[in-house]
Amino acid sequence: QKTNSNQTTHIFKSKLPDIPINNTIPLHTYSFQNLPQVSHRPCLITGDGKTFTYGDTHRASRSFAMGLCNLGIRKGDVIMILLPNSPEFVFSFWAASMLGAVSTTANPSYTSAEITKQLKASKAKIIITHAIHVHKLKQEEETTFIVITVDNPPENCMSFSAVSNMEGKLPEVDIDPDDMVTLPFSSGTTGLPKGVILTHRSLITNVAQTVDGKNPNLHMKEDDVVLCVLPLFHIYALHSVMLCSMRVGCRILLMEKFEMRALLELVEKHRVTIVMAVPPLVAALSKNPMVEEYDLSSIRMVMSGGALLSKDIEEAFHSKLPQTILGQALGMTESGPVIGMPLGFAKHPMTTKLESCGSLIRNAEMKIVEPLTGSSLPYNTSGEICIRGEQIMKGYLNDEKATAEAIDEEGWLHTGDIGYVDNNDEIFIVDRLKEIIKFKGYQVAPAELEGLLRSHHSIEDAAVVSQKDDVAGEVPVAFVVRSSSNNGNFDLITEDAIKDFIAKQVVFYKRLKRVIFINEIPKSAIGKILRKELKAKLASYYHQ
Ligand code: 4UW
Repeated sequence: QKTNSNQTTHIFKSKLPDIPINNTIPLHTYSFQNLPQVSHRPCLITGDGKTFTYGDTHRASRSFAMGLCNLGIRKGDVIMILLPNSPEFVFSFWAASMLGAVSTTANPSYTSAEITKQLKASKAKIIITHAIHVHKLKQEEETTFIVITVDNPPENCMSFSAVSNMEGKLPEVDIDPDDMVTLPFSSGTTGLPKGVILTHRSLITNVAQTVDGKNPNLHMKEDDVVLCVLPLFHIYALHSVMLCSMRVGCRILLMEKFEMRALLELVEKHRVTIVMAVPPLVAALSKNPMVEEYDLSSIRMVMSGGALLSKDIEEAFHSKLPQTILGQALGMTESGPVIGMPLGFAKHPMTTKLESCGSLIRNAEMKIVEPLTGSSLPYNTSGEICIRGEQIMKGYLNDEKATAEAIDEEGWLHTGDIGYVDNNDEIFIVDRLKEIIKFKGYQVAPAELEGLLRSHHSIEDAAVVSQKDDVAGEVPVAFVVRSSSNNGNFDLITEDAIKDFIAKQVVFYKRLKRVIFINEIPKSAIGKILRKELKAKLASYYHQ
């Protein structure tokens, strides 16, 4: 605790001691540091049985880096990885890092409009994808890029293997620890998706905080087989599956898409030991009758995160797979991403409580603040979770205002999550201050859907809030004010027409579940949508 003249600041730390972290080297140097020892060991295994050792992975990444260099990619340039989980995803990420370049990752299911927004914002010069997505990539004035496909290239595109086979030499690049290495997009606490600058230093720090040291908070071992079914384009899998596994030297089992039977078969066949999951997958493992048909006894840890896991699923999981440790971790793209990790996963594990989202990681500080006054709160008192440390983002790309709103002058990142720390130093999430909606852990930014809704000539105003959902956790629901037509009557656009209008422009999980017509969107004096009021209205519909 720190006390100044008028108030006490309660700063929380990990129960584990801080560790030395060498975060001034490039990320690829750190991640491949054990290459001589693990070079012959499997690194990537695909669902259809291809294996790449650590040596193969390093070589393939270097070859692709040389190809990218031949195509003109230099330090600071951005490439877009628009791929499902695949070896080429991993090679592309490392190739960019080796050149001092940056990878921005995007969901291959995005619509053309969604991809274009990210392309323009990130100024990506190369896009790596599958041939079926090429029609969505629109060359415009502000964007000029080369397209590389991992399968047969359509006209005007290059193939991944041809680029990897280009002759060349890897240039010497001088990488500063504070150079950006990856640029995921997140809407953070408010507004539209923004590029999140994660540097070599931030990612090394966060991986080390998770898996390094004598008593790692997340104890991964060289002989672990880690299931990678969550998409690598999201920070959760990128960090906790790819970067953590590769730091330790374990095997990563890549699944391109989620399918329950295929997943169970792979777990049994490859004797998977660690499953990184989101709540719907934990629910499926706990409740799906198919689970009985397979031997899942190899799984020693299941991690859940990205969204809240309900207590009943946790309990069901414990009775179904009693030999497995289940824990929830708390992460956020902007925080590098891990904030809380259960000490039940540590090398010397500690007991943890149901519904906890882990304990604060090492080499970091956390405080809980009263959202209105900013005063810091003690144990067992809920407020906004703030985190500080070398792992957090450098800021949002080209958005100083949003950066200043997210990270205060003292370096605290304000997460927009409301929670408290209990006497056992465990973090509990109780509410969300921010706008974001989490559909199975995927981000849905209300501001993005509101912008699209307002662009429709029959819609005067709109607000989007979350509605609880048994399957997805949360789904977006829109409140819409219809435009009045010339004769003073309201335009009679229907709920279905609005849903269709949105569905055509967004990826599946951003589709509106419901549209509720309303006369006016409630707003504060400065024009901010009063989302709490709308949520209360939504709740009242269910109690009628
Ligand atoms: N409980 C309740 C949770 C939880 C949660 C996240 O899309 P983003 O920006 O980022 C993520 C990252 C998750 C993550 C990263 C690394 C990792 O090891 C891990 O372990 C499980 C998870 O989701 O969304 C951030 C927001 O998502 C909510 C919360 O509101 C957070 O600010 N969220 N995890 N366990 N809510």
